[in-house]
Order: sequence, then structure tokens, then C-alpha cells
Amino acid sequence: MNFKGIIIKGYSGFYYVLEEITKDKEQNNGTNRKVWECSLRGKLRLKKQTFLPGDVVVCNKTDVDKGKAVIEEVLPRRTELIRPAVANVDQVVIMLALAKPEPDLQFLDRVMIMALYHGVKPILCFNKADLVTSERGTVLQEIYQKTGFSVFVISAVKGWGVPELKEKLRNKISVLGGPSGVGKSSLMNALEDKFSLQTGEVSKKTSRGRHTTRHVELLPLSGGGLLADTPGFSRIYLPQELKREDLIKYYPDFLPYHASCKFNSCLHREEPDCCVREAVEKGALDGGRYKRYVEILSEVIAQERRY
Ligand SMILES: Nc1nc2c(ncn2[C@@H]2O[C@H](COP(=O)(O)OP(=O)(O)OP(=O)(O)O)[C@@H](O)[C@H]2O)c(=O)[nH]1
Ligand SMILES: [Mg+2]
Ligand SMILES: [Zn+2]
Repeated sequence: MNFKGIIIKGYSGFYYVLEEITKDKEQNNGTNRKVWECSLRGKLRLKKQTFLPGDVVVCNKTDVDKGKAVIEEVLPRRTELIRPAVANVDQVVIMLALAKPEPDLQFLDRVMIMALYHGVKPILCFNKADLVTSERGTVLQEIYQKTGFSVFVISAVKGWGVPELKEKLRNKISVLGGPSGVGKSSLMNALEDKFSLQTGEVSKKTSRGRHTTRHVELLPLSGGGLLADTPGFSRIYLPQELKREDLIKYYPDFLPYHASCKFNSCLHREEPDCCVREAVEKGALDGGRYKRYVEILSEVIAQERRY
């Protein structure tokens, strides 16, 4: 019997595939999901194809009692992230802490550029709201909401804002990224005290060392959606092919002003009649974000020369 599903992880030659929930099963609210342990059909092994978590596959059940199946076919990918290696990611939740560690906004701006470059929607999340005055979160929220993307101020340990964020993850494939210690794994725990994986062999395997695993794993959220935790990282390289005049494309908050600059090719530094700079002077755009743009622009220009 054939079914369609999503690979949630690959592990020692097997792929664990979450069976797609059809309309009639949906009423179970995700509790009746089944994860199949799949091997590859021989012909697929010969092809130079990689299989990633997030890949949509068509499988054939070979042993229903043991939950075993074979992957017959992989559907084309919509997106592909390299780090972490996940296919069909809809959105990246970029997490920073408001304190401990202090928020690194240059990091945030760079991850946003990377996400948009790969066609993935960023969702911004400032954690540890319980450690600072509410104003600290509000200020950042106001700056970044101008990008048009969702900005959450949460506390993973207190549970503040967690249900709202979870709603945003519903029925999407999301990846959670951010520097070490900001609270990514804590958020995973706050979202789900026990993940709604099938009981039995598979779930025993996946529940062990869930947050320490080196393998990327998409965890099914109750209510729908898949989310992968990632180990913290701090250095983000810019796309090598990025040209100076293209950088602005990754600043949706700057774009409306850019459209009114005197020169089409305005890089918003020294050029006359620059509406981006004017917006910064008037306080319509944040000076800090602008300053980081100029820094990142210099890096893009230096990189252009190298390649
Ligand atoms: N006060 C406070 N502490 C938090 C919050 N969220 C996480 N922490 C603490 O921050 C520390 C780091 O949390 P983790 O969840 O391990 O951080 P992480 O982002 O997964 O870190 P890596 O796995 O190293 O990338 C732990 O001591 C957590 O208890 C929060 O909302 N408020
Ligand atoms: Mg972690
Ligand atoms: Zn300009």
C-alpha cells in the first residue's frame, strides 16, 4: 500500500517517514500519526540522489505490524538549506536572547539575509523576556516588525508567548536557529513536553538524546507542523554570489525608501538624495540597523573583489 510522507530524519541507512495526515485523520489532532522506518528501493540507491529531512516521499508499506516501508519516489524540493541540511523548509525561526547572552543583531541581520536568499521566510524570536524590562523587547520588536516578518518576544522557561509562536509553526516545516545558549532547546521543550511520535520502536529511538543528536531531526508538533532544533552557531557567511546592489533586496524595511532614492543604483552611503538615509535621520528607520547594513555592505564589496 502506497502512502505519501515526509522524511523526519535519516539514521544509519534508514529514513524515518511521517505519514502525511489526510483530511479524515486530521480530527485526531496529530495524535494518530505514524512514523515508518524506511529503506530505499534499489533503483533509488543507484541514482546520485540525496535524501534529507523535509523531503516529501512516496513509500510502500512492506511490514505494517513492524512499521516498515520502502521509499519509492522523492518529489522535487521547493527549498534546500545546507546548514542545517533540511529540504522544503518554509521558515526559519531565528532566536536571540534579550540577555544572557546579549542579542547579537548583526548576527540576526545576517541570518535574515541568508534565509531570504534561500527563499525561506524568517520568523524572529527574542527569548528570555523574563530577564529584562518589557521595554527591551518592545524596542527590538518595533525595529524588526518593519521588515514585515513576525517578531515574537517570549520566555521559554515561563512559557510566555509560546502558544502564539506555536500557532505560527502550524502545518509548516520550520528550523530553529541561533547562537548557543539563547534557549532553542528550551523552546523545543516548552512547545511540547512529549513529542507526538508514534509509540514503539521508532519513538523509543528518537526520544533518546533528542536534543543532543548530531543528526537533524524534524519533530512533529501537536496540532501540525514540523520543527528542527539545531546546535548553536555564531558565524554566518554571506552568500558568495551576493552583489552590492542586490543587498538591499534582503532589507524589506528599506525597500520602500530605496525606491525613491535619486539613483537606482543607490547603495545608501554617500549618494545624494538618498531616501534610506533620510528615513534614518527622521527616525523612520532604525540607525543601528542602518549602521549594520553599511558594515555588511562593506563586507559584500570586499568579497566581490575576492571572487
Ligand atoms: N531566564 C531564562 N533562561 C532561559 C530561557 N530559555 C532558556 N534559558 C536558559 O538558557 C540556557 C541555555 O538554554 P538552551 O535551551 O540550552 O540554549 P540553546 O539555544 O539550545 O543552546 P545550544 O544548544 O548550545 O545552541 C539554559 O540554562 C536555559 O535554562 C528563558 O526564557 N529565560
Ligand atoms: Mg540546544
Ligand atoms: Zn539611497
